[in-house]
Amino acid sequence: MKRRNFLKNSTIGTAGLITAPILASFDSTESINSLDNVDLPIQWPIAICTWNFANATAKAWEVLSAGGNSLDAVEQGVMVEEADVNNQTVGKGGRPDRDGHVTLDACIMDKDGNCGAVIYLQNITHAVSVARRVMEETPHVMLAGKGAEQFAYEKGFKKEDLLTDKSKAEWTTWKKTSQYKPVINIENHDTIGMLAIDKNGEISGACTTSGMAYKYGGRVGDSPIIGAGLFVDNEVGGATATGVGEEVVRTVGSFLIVELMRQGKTPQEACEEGVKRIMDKNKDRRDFQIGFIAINKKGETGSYCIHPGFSYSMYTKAGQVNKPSESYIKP
Ligand code: SD4
Repeated sequence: MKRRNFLKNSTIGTAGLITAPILASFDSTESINSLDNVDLPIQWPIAICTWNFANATAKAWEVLSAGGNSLDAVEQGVMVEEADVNNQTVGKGGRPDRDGHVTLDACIMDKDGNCGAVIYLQNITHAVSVARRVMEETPHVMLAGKGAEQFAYEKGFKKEDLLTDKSKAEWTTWKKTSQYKPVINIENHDTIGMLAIDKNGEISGACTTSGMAYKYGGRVGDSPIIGAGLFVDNEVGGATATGVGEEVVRTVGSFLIVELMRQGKTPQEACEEGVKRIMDKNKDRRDFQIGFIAINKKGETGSYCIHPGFSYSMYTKAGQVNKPSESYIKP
């Protein structure tokens, strides 16, 4: 059923999927147009993110349920993990590169296809917010390294030491062997990619990470690369990734998944195809993890990963759930 018919017949309802207060908010011509090709029922607002980051989706939900927009929701949602020093793959407390520097990658993308990213950012906790300022207050999409850091200070972000005692101690131990051996679902664990749809049906996404632990100095992963670690097309949906970024970049994974949804695949089917493309390029490799999550315009979601152990967090008006992801390699 198309949206206009649905509105005419709105007393029929679709229990559990859409509520009267949400319908009441459908008053913008813009969102009516963007819904013309969308079959109902729909599930808005909604926020999903990689892994079991319940606090992050709860924060996003707080924004969405108060009528806030999806851009604010994803920014504020992932900021929870950036500030959490116990999350050693995002923001403050993140594991350093092999030289002991914590370097952050992040990006954000809005309903209009605007995007901003920071790459190899040091000494600033909220990389995603710097990325948003790049998007909104510069003519650029990406700022890297010292330039990104300088820009952040100009915008009032404060300098912080991101290397916690815990991450420093682990790095010191690692230096004794200096072996680069990412551990599936442990060392690759915890990058947060978030996608949200607000009450007006507008989609935004954000992704933020300290990247692979003990990486080469200067290494950049998929997370700040629009199309790789994150992609949003407000007509279709969004996708985001976690895991070994090099492989996600090689397939431009998130863009691929959104395009597959455009061609008619469900979010689940699109994520499965995304992982399959990666495995097709890595016929003899099984020693790495990647997880994708995706959402389409209706608010349907999907996820897929290489190894068992990945999950995603989802918050809707029905509450919060952590959804285990199916995997290419079976348990
Ligand atoms: C990267 N994709 O830098 C990130 C790492 C990651 O959880 O996802 N860690 O390649």
